[in-house]
Amino acid sequence: MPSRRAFLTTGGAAVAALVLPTALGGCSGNGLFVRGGNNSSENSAGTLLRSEAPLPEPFQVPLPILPVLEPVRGEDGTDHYEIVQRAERMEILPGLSTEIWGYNGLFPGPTIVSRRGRRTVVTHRNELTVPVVVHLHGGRTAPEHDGYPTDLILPMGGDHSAHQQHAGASVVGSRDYVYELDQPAATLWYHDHRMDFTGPQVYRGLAGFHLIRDDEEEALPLPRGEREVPLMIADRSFASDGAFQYPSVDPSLNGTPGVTAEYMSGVLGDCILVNGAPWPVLAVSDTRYRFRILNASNARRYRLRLEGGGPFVQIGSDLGLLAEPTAHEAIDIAQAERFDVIIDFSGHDVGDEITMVNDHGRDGTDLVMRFVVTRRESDDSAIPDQLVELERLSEEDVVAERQFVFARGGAEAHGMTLWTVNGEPFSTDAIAARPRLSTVERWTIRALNVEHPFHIHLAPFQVLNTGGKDDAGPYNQGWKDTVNLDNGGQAELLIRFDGYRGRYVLHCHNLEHEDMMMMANFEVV
Ligand SMILES: [Cu+2]
Repeated sequence: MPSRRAFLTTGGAAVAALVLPTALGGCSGNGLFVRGGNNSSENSAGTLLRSEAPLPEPFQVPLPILPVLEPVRGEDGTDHYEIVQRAERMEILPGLSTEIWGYNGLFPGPTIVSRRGRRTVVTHRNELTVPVVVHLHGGRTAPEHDGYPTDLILPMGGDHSAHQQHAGASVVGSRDYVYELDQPAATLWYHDHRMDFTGPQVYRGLAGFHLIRDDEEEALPLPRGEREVPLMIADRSFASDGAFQYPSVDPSLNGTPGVTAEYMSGVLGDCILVNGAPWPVLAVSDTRYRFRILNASNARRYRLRLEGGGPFVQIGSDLGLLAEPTAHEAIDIAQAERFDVIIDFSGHDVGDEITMVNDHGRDGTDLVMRFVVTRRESDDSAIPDQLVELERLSEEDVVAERQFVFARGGAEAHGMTLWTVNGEPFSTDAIAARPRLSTVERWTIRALNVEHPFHIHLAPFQVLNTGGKDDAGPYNQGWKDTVNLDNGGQAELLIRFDGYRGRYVLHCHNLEHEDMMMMANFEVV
């Protein structure tokens, strides 16, 4: 009996051979592997969806500074927050109105700032027309609060019979998510994780930052205050009336899931938003700034570089500060990855412009945002040579090894071959791994057919090596929860299963792949 999804047409998914790269014949034939449009891959799995609306000239609008959410109350070591998920209208393109789905009606959502050692409780109320699920990406969270894809918050007052196929722990209207956050200072983010519909729901705006602070970080002389700026980069496409354009099979998001066949590899927009604004500008002083860069795009990967400035000095990875700062001329960032960086504008004169570009893009997607030095200020910040003590996992600690292949094949629906993990489409019932609590395992992840960023909930990892090389490469230092895999790529990870027993998911963070079954359960036992 199928345990999930109207999407699968048969009880036993039709078994297809794993589609190997050699079988693709260079993107020909069925149209499912058109990448980037006009044969331009832009180094990302996906198809470019061109906007119908005219896009603005870059660097015309100020970078939105994201509001920090105030707790409604704080008591007994717990801070309580309330968020209402609702539709709202925003002027993203000049003169046009875009309906977004936002946390408190905002895109991006408000930033939550938590303190290590204090519990954070967030009450989410769903005033949208569809079920939602909230996942705190990077959080060391108990399984019942992790946002398992079928643990839905159903909309109030709707007919929920269509959603009863999912036997998750669903509630109507609202629920609390409890985050203990016993983990180091880091840049986390929260976003929708609804079964089958994560791609369109994040695309409509359900994403926000959640920062964790601790004493160790606070003791460092890093830039702070208005010189500490989260940057959420996301590509979007716009219809002629300004609406977000996304190729859902059923745009109500209450029926058949998935995207039309042409976009099965991923949806790439042609307008680059930072904090919800197209190619914005930030006025800066001639000082150091700390930017927490998140790639919140569904399918797009970026190679960020600073034209007229640089380098990026990386101080943190997905899950916290590095042992020591590392300078990069460019940063490769896959979906869901975070890079915590310092950019030093002190060598610049007033009037200088520094442009963040994307070397993987073209025709507009090669631009991201601009910094303009508008004033001189004093600066007492510094980048210490040593940041934090970083525990390094050792291969001697490994108690088990596993291999996961992320590829296309193993199941079909509507005549399309789905994305799978080890040849299996996602099922709520199947457990792909049962690691023991407080142990370390070595996992080898392989990506076939196209690029796949691997993400695992709960369990932080360190990258041993990628691409058959001896080391992790320049972008995989420190603790991570997501790793960028090229087409044909491979990574060896040391993963620690710490914190909680229970069932969690691992998946590809190309959201179209995730929605089309590229996800698996693991259970910490
Ligand atoms: Cu993928």
